[in-house]
Amino acid sequence: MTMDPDYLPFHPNPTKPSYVSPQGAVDAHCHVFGPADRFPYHPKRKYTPCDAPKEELFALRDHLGFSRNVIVQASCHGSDNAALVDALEAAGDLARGVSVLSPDVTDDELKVLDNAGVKGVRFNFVKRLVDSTPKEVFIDLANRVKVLGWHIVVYFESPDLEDLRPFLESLASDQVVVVDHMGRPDVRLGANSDEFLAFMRLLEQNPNIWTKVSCPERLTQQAPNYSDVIPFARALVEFFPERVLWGTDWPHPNMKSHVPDDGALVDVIPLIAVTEELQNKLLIDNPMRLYWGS
Ligand code: 0GY
Repeated sequence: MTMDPDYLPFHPNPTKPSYVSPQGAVDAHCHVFGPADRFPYHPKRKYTPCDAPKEELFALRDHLGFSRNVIVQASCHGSDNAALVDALEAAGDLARGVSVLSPDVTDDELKVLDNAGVKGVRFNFVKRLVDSTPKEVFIDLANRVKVLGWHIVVYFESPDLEDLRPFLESLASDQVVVVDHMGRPDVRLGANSDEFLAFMRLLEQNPNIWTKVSCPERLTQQAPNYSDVIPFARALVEFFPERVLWGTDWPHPNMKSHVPDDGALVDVIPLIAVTEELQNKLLIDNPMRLYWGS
């Protein structure tokens, strides 16, 4: 590991999970970072990550008993998707990607990303991670990638939901919109809180809005026990079984409270998707439909 990360490095030796995921399972939210000497971090990044190269990600995938990855471009690489493309090309059919785009991306650049296996663009609203982007810029990008059949991934925190709702609903009128990390609820309020019910309503009223039931490590107040997050994820899986995705979030940038053990994160899956049928939808059917078109 190189650089001077300003948060805890990822777990060096995650446990083998007790939960055996079904053959073909997809880790639908993870990242590659660097290595910085080949893929430098963005000069305006808000944090400096540990290098987390593709080889480590693929080794983790195998160790956890997963088959495929959806690699999400993170803010520390800005809109330079080179490390992502490199990882996608190395993975072949075993990975798909979600990019971050600059407003002046050319059609040829979009084509290169599409050929590499990128299937979406991420709009990040988390203020500690990015400077704000006018919504018109995002709307323009959404329209440009629509013709490629891409979807939108959005990352925001729960206090921003009401403000973003009209924007999200408008995007979702004719494109899939995937909300990262359950819209980042404040789990201290409980899964029956007005805040979380508002998020559930967003999905209920918008059949094109999906979510990732991921990142208990960031949401929990009880690290490394994630039991306070389980009711949130479980409710989403049960109410919207066809529109949920799961991911490790490896290598867990910006974790300061504890170092998540990825094996322990996998062991949360049967607690949030409590039947084999729900597990198959969460880990295979849904991500395969959205990212592999099958
Ligand atoms: C995540 C979460 C984080 C970081 C990013 O783009 C990013 O840098 O997404 C975070 O710090 O919450 O999903 O990886």
